[in-house]
Amino acid sequence: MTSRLATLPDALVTLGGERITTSDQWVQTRRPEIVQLFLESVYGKEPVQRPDSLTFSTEAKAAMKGAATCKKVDITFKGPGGVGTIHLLIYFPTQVLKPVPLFLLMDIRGSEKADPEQNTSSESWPAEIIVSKGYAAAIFQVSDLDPDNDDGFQNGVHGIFDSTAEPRPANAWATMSAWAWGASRVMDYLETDSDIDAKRVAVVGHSRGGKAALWAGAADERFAMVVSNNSGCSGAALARGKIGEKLANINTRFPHWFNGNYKQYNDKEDELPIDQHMLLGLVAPRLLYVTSASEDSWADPESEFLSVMLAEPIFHLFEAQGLGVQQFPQPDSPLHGDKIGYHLRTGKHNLVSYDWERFIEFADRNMR
Ligand code: GTR
Repeated sequence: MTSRLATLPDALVTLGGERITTSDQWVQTRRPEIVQLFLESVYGKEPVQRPDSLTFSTEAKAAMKGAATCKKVDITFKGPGGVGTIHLLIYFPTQVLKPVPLFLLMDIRGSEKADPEQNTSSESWPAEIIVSKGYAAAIFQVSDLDPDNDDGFQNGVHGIFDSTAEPRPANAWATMSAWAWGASRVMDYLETDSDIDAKRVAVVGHSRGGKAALWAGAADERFAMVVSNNSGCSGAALARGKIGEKLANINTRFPHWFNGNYKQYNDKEDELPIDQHMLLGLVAPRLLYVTSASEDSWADPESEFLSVMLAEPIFHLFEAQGLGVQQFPQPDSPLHGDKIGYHLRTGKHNLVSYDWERFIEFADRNMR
């Protein structure tokens, strides 16, 4: 380990100094401790999990020239500050025995891409390819939970569920956590749909969506696979020793993404009680897939890879080997290991068909 990582917290030593050597100890002691640390210092605590008011309404039609059925699902919730709805869209393959596994994209790019009938060339959400491989393709807009701007947490789920009686606490939930909360509400629906195998659902996100997908999948163990595409700072990449975007950059440009406490670590990454390898480790023993792009130095591909390496000992507790490789790979040479996948794609910060094809290959091997 390089000296720039000298202050890295050991994922396998509890706050009380006990070394974790078994999966039981991890599950009972260290995992809950780490979840708590992330809630307190990074994402913030949600005031509610599944609200009692949650309802689902569905409408289905044929799509993709008969290759798919498209289901539109409105997932609606109410709180003291009003009502919100997640507009989930699912394309099911028609030629495949149900229930089917599913890829869920937490979309950050706008709903015009979310209709393959209108935009068949969407590289970032190639629903036709996903469906042709026997998976359901589902998508929702993270802005349904919270629009991506700094409005003092007035709109979205914060406005709906937060108490207005007192000043907002420094550990209150922020936007990333709202988006992740939405993925869990989608999972609440998926568990009720008999066409879907809710035990084989992969949650996927790109960039800021990749940061949110990681937290969603880390915290909600119902997701069988978690995919972080080019998620960089406060996503897969380690905060310590990172090049490109740093905490001070992200917290200044996007003050609404993380909680108030996270700001105290600007330029003080060494003082963080966690680092992102511990977030990746929370996915164990489920499937983890991390990607980087060769020209994405703002995200820091080597740091994303190193973080995966440092998460591996947690997978080892569950007898999973992980990537089983120590060397940073060449571009376009995917590493599909035991429970962990990683690839470095040639090119820019983006989510493209190359990435999706690798996710599907990995899921074919491990989630079937
Ligand atoms: C960048 C931001 C990154 C990443 C990206 C995105 O401007 O600095 O952390 O999240 O946006 O979401 O596209």
